[in-house]
Amino acid sequence: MRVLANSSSDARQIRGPAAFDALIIGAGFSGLYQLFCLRDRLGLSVQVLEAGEGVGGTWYWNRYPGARCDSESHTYCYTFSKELLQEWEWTERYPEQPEILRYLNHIADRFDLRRSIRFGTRVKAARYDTAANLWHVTTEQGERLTAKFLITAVGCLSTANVPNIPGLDSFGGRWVHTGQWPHEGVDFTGKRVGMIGTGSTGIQAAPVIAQTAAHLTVFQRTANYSVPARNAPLTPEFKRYVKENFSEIQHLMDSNPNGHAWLIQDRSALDVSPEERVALYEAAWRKGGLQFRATFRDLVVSKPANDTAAEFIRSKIREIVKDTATAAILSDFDHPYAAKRPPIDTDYYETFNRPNVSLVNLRANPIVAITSAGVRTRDAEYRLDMIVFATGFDALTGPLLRIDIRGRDGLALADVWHGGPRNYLGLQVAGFPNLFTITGPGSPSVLCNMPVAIEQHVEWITNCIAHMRAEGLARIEAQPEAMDGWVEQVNAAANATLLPLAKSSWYLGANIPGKPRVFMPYAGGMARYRMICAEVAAGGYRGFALSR
Ligand code: N01
Repeated sequence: MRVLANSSSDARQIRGPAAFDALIIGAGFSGLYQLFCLRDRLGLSVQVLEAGEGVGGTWYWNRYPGARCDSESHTYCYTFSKELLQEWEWTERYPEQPEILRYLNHIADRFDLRRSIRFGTRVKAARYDTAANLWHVTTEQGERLTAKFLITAVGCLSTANVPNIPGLDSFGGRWVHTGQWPHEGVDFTGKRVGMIGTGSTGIQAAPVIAQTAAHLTVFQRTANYSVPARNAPLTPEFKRYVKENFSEIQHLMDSNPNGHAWLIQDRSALDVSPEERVALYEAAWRKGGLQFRATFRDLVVSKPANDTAAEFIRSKIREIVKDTATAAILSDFDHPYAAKRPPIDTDYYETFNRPNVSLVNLRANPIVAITSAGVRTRDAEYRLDMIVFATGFDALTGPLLRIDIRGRDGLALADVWHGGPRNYLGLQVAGFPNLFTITGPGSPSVLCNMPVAIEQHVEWITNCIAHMRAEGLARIEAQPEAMDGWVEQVNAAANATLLPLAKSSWYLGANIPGKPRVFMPYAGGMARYRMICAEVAAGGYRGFALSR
């Protein structure tokens, strides 16, 4: 017998869970587009659940100084709407975080998306009910919802990694992680700041922090290669060129393995003379950006070719950084160039010429503790007022595994992925029907210009659901043998490159103690991946079981 409830949570119990056709977790680039496709193109009832108080995902959380995109602005956008492409105008070669957040807010308003998004709502668990063919979702706020389709749009880099360094609780100053940056900003004026981590984030943040801090100490564990971004305002001519030629630009993006709008030069680094090679690297260095990688076709597949790029960047560091000991630490690379995600920067190496910046080599002198006064390494103590953790994320699997996801018969995703992620096409896991993972591990995701990877996944999922509705199908589930085959293809694609040689890479899960060392993204290139996904769909969703 039902009784009247007098508290809101009781009322929720009595009303039962809110029911939708589809639930989407996350309102970043992927969640917003998925919502638009399912709600406005297919006419489904859709609810997005978003932990933040606004849209933007990565760009909502990562507000650290210097945060901007490493993809060029004219390609870091949705391409599904021609009108949107004509309307929106980027201001710089690489858009800054506030500008990208403005863009995503514009999308939310322009397509009237906010009414279908519940903010401040973090999903805690999702359980599949086989008999009802429904996903039951619960949130940390105590809500319960159901849907036939559950789509994770949780991002690849959204679970901040704060290293478990003894003594952090005792630190007398303030500490922040770049991926959870305070919205009101952080004032470094007159402060002694320590920054741990020299990935893309730390390399963007250090030059900006150094401008106001009394002193910045950069703690480097693995030396990283960086190439100048050469950011600049976009000229009216370039803006016009983009608007008039977007289909050509998109064609380039679709053919580039990483979803960027440039051609990879069809020449080997070893087929040109040393003088010509250096001249080509010089030109690429002057031009700046991630396309430095495209100077030769074999930089990520041939170690001898890669060595020439590594040596060029080493020579640049020696040229820029005045202190030879600092230059030596910065250029003491232990992996091939671009085997970890290559950063691009604005004055990163130059920053070490400032009198208020110093570098600590954690390989020689590891951190042993954080004390009330600062950071203690094996040989010294660094007195600090603030610590910035630019220590990255529990990438790709972290955002999914922090939700307790259970498929058929209570099967836990955490158990299936105990030894590393396993799925089919990065999109579905056997045993988890009607669950789709946008830019999941096993897809190109982080190896690609993200909006390109996102649009491809969202459109594939949308077409798949449209097909199911047209055919009266209720359930789609990856088959175990298809999943096994795909895991093999993901491994083979990685092993055909130099990427697995970077032993400290987050692509391998190596930045998180205890995480299985498995190369997670699909390294076979976006163009090839797009073709595979299209063929699977055209072949009647080969490798998936579809049922009524
Ligand atoms: O994180 P990272 P990130 N003690 O993992 C170090 C994307 N992104 O936030 O290499 C000491 O790359 C760690 O050292 P090591 C982009 O895809 C995009 O910088 O593990 N140090 C490393 O130096 C990028 O790749 C953009 O030895 C510790 C650093 O912290 C991804 O986000 C901008 C440590 C972490 O580097 C992640 O980049 C920025 C410890 N215990 C980022 N733990 C744009 O395009 C970790 N480190 C906008």
